[in-house]
Amino acid sequence: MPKLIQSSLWKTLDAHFNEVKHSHMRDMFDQDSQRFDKFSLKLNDILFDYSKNIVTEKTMDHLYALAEECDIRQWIEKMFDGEAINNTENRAVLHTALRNRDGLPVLVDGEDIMPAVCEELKRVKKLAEAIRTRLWRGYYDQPITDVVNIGIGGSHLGPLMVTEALTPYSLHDLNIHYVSNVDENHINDTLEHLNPATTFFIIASKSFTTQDTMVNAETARQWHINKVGDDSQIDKHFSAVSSNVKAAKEFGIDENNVFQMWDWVGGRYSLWSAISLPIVIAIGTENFDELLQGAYEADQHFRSASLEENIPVTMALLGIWYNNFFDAQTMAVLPYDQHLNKFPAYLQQADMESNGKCVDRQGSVVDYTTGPVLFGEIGIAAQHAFFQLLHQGTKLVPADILAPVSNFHCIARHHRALMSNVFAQTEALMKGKTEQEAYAELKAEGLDEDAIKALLPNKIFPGNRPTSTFLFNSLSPATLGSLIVLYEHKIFVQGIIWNINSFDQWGVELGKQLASGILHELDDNAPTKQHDSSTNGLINYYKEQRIKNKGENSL
Ligand code: G6Q
Repeated sequence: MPKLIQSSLWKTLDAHFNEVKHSHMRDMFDQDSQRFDKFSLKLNDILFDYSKNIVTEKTMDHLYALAEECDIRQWIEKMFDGEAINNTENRAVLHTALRNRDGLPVLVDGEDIMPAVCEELKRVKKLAEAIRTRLWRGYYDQPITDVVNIGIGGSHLGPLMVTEALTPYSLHDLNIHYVSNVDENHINDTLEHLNPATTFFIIASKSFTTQDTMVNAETARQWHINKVGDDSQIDKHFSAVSSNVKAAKEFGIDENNVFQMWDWVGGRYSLWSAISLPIVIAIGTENFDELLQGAYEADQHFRSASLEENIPVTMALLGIWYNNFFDAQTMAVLPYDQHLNKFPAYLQQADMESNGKCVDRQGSVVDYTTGPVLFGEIGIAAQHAFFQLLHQGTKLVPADILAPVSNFHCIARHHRALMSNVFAQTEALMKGKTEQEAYAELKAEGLDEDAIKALLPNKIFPGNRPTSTFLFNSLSPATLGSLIVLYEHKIFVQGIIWNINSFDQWGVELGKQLASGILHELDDNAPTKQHDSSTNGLINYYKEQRIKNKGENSL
């Protein structure tokens, strides 16, 4: 296949883009009363409306043809079948196996991994239920009241996002805390109010070498030992999730409390693995099974739906359309569900760590843009913050809107107010406000012609700002599982089309290397000379100031 942008289909898309780039969605809706029906899809209780995008039927035909030409179907099967599609690390990518409910084997190097997956899940559930039912006892024979997950990146964001999202399904007398930042404030603020006799730690680190996590884990261990007097009670208060079982045991964690991860699960795709331990402790095994079931159903949809009916494929193609043709640099994710408040941060890692790449699968630098800058915030809060730029700024920011038809504790007055914002915003972003409309409004307010003339340009909204809306019945565990998977697979499809490996993260590894190098230079107060002048200047300023701040106890 010729390189992406030299392919004839890409050129067709480019020509088509030039035909439609000045079209306005307002006219598209006026001309086609069936637009919503044509451009919306369903998966169980999730409605995906993508009709408020700058696309025609022809656009979608070309985009689906592009997906076809990029062999999406074969790639999907390669992933589910455990081929080593993470080519730079020569690894399979099998987070899908962690939620596989069909009972069929999944082979890695000829070996069925499903028995190990099921066994590990059973162990996670057993520990979680022991804590939830208060059978698990701390060193004073008291039940656990607080669980602290220490991890970062993929060992943090997924569990954090899911436990927040499923708050209504959680035990209320068991608190789950997350510590990720090596900044001492994070762990200090967390431990300050906790009782070591009733606190249980999970050290979540696939590698068990990540500096931030290991420094926090050591502090937690010391905090525990200081209170107990020795390390004899670690078994009752510490567990680990890691693919480096040896290191976890060396840290002092009882083998029975160490849960296995595998190298075919990427950190940012690992919330389905034993990394879910804090989630299962929070929501229990039945709800966790529902989460897996929802994820599995979205996997099935992805595998079996035609490209045209396939939600992740459609999401991915819309992203390509804006990213590569409209030259949009960003995308926004705007949940109108308070419990999804960590969803944008979670997706930021999933998307940007996966597709923030400039080298293709063959090792050449790409000559087209890849993953967008993803950002987001709770929709209502964002309306009062950055929606101004979405409505009237100079940048095109395609946005995803997510909203529940009803809430776990639905209070009609609140919910109607919330939903009125969802519908009003997506309509306004699409339609905008014409000069005539703005003029008529100002006139109706009684402004004179001079005042109208001065104000009018500011009151015009160009519209034609794309949004895709996900409406779901309520944020149940199953629905959440499906939503996460739709995004995971969208990212995968985009990676295939851009011909990049979405499953490595060399940029993250670089950060890990750099920090550990400089850490040793901070062990003493001798001036550093080996970096550029800015880095030397910053390090040496820090060293001088810490002496001033703390006197001789600066180290
Ligand atoms: C995710 C990345 C990265 C990773 C963290 C933590 O895909 O690999 O975010 O999850 O750096 O790594 P450990 O789990 O090994 O501590």
